[in-house]
Amino acid sequence: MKKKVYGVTVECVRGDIAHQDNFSAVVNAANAQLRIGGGVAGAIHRAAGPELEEACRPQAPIKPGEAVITGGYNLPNEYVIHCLGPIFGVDKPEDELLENCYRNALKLADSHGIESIAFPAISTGAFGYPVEEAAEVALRTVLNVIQSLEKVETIRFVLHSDRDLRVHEEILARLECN
Ligand code: AR6
Repeated sequence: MKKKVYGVTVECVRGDIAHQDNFSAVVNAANAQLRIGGGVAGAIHRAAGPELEEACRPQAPIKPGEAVITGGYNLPNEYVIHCLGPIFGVDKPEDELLENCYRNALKLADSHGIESIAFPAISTGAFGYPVEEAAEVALRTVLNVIQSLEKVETIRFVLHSDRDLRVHEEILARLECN
């Protein structure tokens, strides 16, 4: 589904974050060391190739809520924005830290002239954040930040399962921007 907010398209699709053709940037659900990992970080690093880890090294470690940018190497995307989400029940307050991920990623994208950016559901895998709660934070933050963006035109959420897609679609349909 798609929604247009202040001229920016926000959409939810089911798919693989490492296969987002025609998007300038994809977001990595990274680990603090910005190394290859499981889930999204594994898929992105495998598709990008070893140069991505090389590019990440000088920027590591990062803290929960932070975002840093590198090239995309063998990915179909010019850039990767790496965010460290909170570990649910450990890094607190987790809603603020998760909000910071989306806010910082979008600001970084905008300052690099990025027009299209695709996010995974940060923290909802290995980091254990319940998807309903995480989706609410993610979508609310995106809608709140949109008005301040000058370059970003399309924001996509790429969900790995039908259930996660449904959860995001329901929340996106319900949320108003303010
Ligand atoms: N494309 C889109 N979504 C995916 C993909 C994919 N290829 N693979 C998994 N997901 P996770 P986190 C979904 O664990 O919770 C890593 O090992 C997945 O189903 O990738 O932020 C890092 O090294 C889930 O809904 O990220 C870190 O140590 C969501 O993406 C740690 O895990 C996020 O799952 C980060 O944990």
